[in-house]
Amino acid sequence: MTTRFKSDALFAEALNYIPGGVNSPVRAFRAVGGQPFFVHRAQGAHLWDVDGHELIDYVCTWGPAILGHAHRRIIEAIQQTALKGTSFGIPNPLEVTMAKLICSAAPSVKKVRLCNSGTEATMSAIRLARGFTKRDKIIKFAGCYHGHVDSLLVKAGSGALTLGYPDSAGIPPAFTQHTLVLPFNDPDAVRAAFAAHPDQIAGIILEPVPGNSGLWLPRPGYLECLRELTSEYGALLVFDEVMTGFRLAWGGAQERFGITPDLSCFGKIIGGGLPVGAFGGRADIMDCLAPLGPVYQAGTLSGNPLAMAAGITALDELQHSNAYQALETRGQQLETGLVEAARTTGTEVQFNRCGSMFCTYFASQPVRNLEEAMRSDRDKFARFFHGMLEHGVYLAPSQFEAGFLSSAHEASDIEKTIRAAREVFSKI
Ligand code: HOZ
Repeated sequence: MTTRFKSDALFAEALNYIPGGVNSPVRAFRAVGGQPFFVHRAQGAHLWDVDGHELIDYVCTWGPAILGHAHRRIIEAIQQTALKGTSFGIPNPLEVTMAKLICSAAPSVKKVRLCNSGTEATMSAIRLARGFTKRDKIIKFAGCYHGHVDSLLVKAGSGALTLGYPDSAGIPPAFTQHTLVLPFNDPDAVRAAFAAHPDQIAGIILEPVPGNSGLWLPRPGYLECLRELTSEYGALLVFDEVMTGFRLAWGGAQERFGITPDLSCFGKIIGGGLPVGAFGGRADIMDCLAPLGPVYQAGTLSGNPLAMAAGITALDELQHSNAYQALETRGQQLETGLVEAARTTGTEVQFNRCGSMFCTYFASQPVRNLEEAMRSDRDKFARFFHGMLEHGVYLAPSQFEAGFLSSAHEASDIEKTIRAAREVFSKI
């Protein structure tokens, strides 16, 4: 049993000053038991905790570290940019470069507004969808998570679901009365919602590949159906690509699945590991934002030069390397190995994967929505998580989170992970 004296001491101290000892709930390991470790440093696909243990990292800071940690070019870009100042509160040229990059990667995005987090992006996109359509209702899907936005913290995934609070306290019912929650991958539910409220739905927001209750893939034709229904009823299709953007393809899930949303939200990768968010889409919709239009949105640190420099460098590296091919190859290698390890040990596993995002459910039936995810064996997942950690493999500490690969993961990392999984599967 690995001991983590320094981590344990830090956590005990943190508990005195930070609620739950963490600054984001899922980090507290409540879903899997035990205590979090504290990170000393990270490089490539590996983390070192403060007690000196090395771990293969499949969380990748929940997505941003797609090129691995402490990427040399990104660090240099941050250093060089910081020498010129860290925040101006007035336009800087890097914002224009970043905006052009996002628009060129996702052709559905004609104009984009930069902000500071994925939560800000989805919150602002929803406000904009409502302001543009002059309608109030929003459809979201059970188990999808769009940050901690009041009106979207209904049947939410990620930490909210992990801790059993999918509907947060502190949100007046009036704030969510216009949120319609439907099951994912069920076109009839969406048809029925539009039939019941034909002129009232501003839009649908979704993670096109939901990655906050584990990972589900959209059924063939489902995203197309959402596109058709929103167009038919004059509502907007809003893709939350905070996790999938620049990950599932250069152009995100919308490129991978060939769908053109009206608005898209980004974050994570476009900050190269620094805090960032963005939302963009059709020019006629985006021009409703202040100062051009009546929908207000603002931010002192929006377009922050350090985040822009880090993000631009990350995107440049992604665009001009074979990163996506490498990610696909590693994802396939991991899938093949884990599925085989499960088969040979007689472990019932559903391994869901889309490119470099994945999730292992301990379930006998396919998992394509929240209801099916809830049927998986979460106690077994917790034992799997800790078993893997003992073998030096760090997976997301909750069944209701996706795993992430980086282009820095090497074949040897995947092989070690599969060997560990075989051993852990045989014991849990
Ligand atoms: N909600 C994030 C993952 N889906 C977790 C953020 C964090 O704890 O850093």
